[in-house]
Amino acid sequence: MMPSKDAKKETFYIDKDKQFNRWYERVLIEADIMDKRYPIKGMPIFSAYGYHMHNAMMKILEKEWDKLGIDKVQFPILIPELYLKREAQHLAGFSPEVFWVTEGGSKSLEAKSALRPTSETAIYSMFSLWVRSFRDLPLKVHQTCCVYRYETKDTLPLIRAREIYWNEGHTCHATREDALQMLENAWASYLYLLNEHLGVYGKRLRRPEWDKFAGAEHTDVLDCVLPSGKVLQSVGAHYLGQIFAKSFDIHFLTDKNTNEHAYMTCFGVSTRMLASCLATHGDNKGLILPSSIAKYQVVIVPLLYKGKEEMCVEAGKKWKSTLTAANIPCYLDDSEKNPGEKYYYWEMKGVPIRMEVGPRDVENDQVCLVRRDTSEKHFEPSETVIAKIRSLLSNIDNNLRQKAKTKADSYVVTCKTLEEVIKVIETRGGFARIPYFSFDLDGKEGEKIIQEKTNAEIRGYDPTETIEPGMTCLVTGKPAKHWAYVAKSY
Ligand code: PR8
Repeated sequence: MMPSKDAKKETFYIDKDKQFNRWYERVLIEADIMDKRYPIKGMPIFSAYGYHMHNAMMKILEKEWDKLGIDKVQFPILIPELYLKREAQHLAGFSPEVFWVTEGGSKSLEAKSALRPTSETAIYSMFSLWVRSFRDLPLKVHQTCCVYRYETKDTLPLIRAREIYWNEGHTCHATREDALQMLENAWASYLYLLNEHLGVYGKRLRRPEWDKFAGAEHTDVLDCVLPSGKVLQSVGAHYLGQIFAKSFDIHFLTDKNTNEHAYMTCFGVSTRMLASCLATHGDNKGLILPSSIAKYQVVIVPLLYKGKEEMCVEAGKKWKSTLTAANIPCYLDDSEKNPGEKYYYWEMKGVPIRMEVGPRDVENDQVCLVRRDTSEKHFEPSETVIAKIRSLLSNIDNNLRQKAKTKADSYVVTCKTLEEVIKVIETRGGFARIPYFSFDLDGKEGEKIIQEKTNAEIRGYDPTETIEPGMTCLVTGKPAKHWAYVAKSY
C-alpha cells in the first residue's frame, strides 16, 4: 500500500553517518527515549520507551551478578563530607564534580553531605564494619541506582548526564588474585550483555596512569566507537588494590592469624550502553532494536481496507493475544492513521518485526512479516507464525551483531606517522593504533604532542597485545612499550 502525501511529512529520515549528532538528538525525542525539556541541565526525563530498554539491560546484568554471587543492596544517596575526604586521590578526582547538600528546610546543616558521585566512600565505610575475618570474604555487592556528577563538559542525553542511571559493583577479597579474577568474571558478564544481547562491540583498553579512576591501581574500560567517529567509554572496571582498604580500614584476620588489608574492585555501567546500542544499529529511518531490549518485538498493523476493516482488526486482536500468550511482547496499532504513517512511525521506533494483516492475508490464513533491519517480507501461514517470528528475531539479532562487529573491527587503523594519525582521526574517526613509549606518568608529555597535533587523546593500551621488539614510539622515537589507541572521545 502506498503511503499518502501526508504520511511523508511524518517520515524520519536523517543521514546517520553524515549527520550523526542531528540523528541522535532527533531520534531520542521522536522515539520517546528522553525528553530534554526539563529545566535542569544534564537531567532529562527518561521516557517510557527508553526507560524500558535501560531496565531490560539492568535486569540482564542483575541476573549475571546473581550468578556470580554479587548481592543486590541499596546505599543512601547522601555521603558525609568526612567519608568523601577519606581517600585523598579519590577526593581530588571527584571534588570538582560533587553536588553538595548544605541545607535542610531553612536551616544550614552542621555537616554538609554529597550527592553520591559514585558510592565507594559510602559502601567502604560499611565494609570496614562488616569485614572481620577471612571467613567474611569475598564480600560482593552491587546496586542499581542514580549517581550525580556536576559534569562541566557539555551534557548529552544518555552519554554525559549529571544524573546518571547506572549499576555499580563493589567487592572485597582476601588476595590480589581473587580480586583480579573477580574483574575478569565481571568482564565476561559485561561482554555477554553488550555483545550477545545488545550487539555492541568495543575495544577493551587499560587506561594510562594519568587517566585512571581516582583511587584505582588500574582502570580497564570498554571504548565503543560511535558513528561520529568519537569513542564512548561504556564500561569502567577498576582494580583498587589495597588503596581504599587502607584509607577505610578494611582489614581481616587471615587463616594464619595475621592481619591484612582487603583487596578490592569496583565496576560500573550506565545509560551509555543504551546510547552505544541505539547509535550502533540505527539507520537513516531511525532506530533498529535488538530483540532482548525491545519493548515490542512485533508491531501488528491491520490494513484498514474500506469495508474490510473489521475483519483485519479482529484478526489483529487475535494475533495480539496469540503472541502475548507465546511471550512475544507486541503492540497492536489499530489507530486511524494510514498504514504508511504507521510503518514510518514503528520503523523509526526500531521495532524488529512488523506484522501486516490485510484482508487477503485473513482469507489465506497467513500474515506478512517484515524485518526492520533488511525490510525483507515473509508471507507466513498462521500455523507457523510463532516459530517464524522466533527465528526472524534470532536472525535479526545475528545480523545486527555481525554488522556491528565488522564495523567495530574496521575502526582500528594502525598508523606509521602522525600524518596518518591525523588522517584517520579527521576522516572516519575511530582508533589510530600507534607504537608508544610509556603509559606511566612520564607518557603524558607525549600525549600533549598528540593532542596538539591531532586533537585526539591516548585512550589506553591492550595489555594482552605485544609489540615487536625494536619498534620505536611514533611521537618520541624512544623504544615502544605497547600499541597505544588514539581517538577523539565524548
Ligand atoms: C566508577 N565506581 O565510578 P567510572 N553520564 C553517563 N554515564 C557516565 C557518566 C556520565 N556523566 N560518567 C560515567 N559514566 C566506579 C565503578 C563505581 C562503579 C559511565 O567508574 O567513573 C561510564 O560508562 O568509570 C563509566 O565507565 C561508568 O559510568 C562507570 O563510571
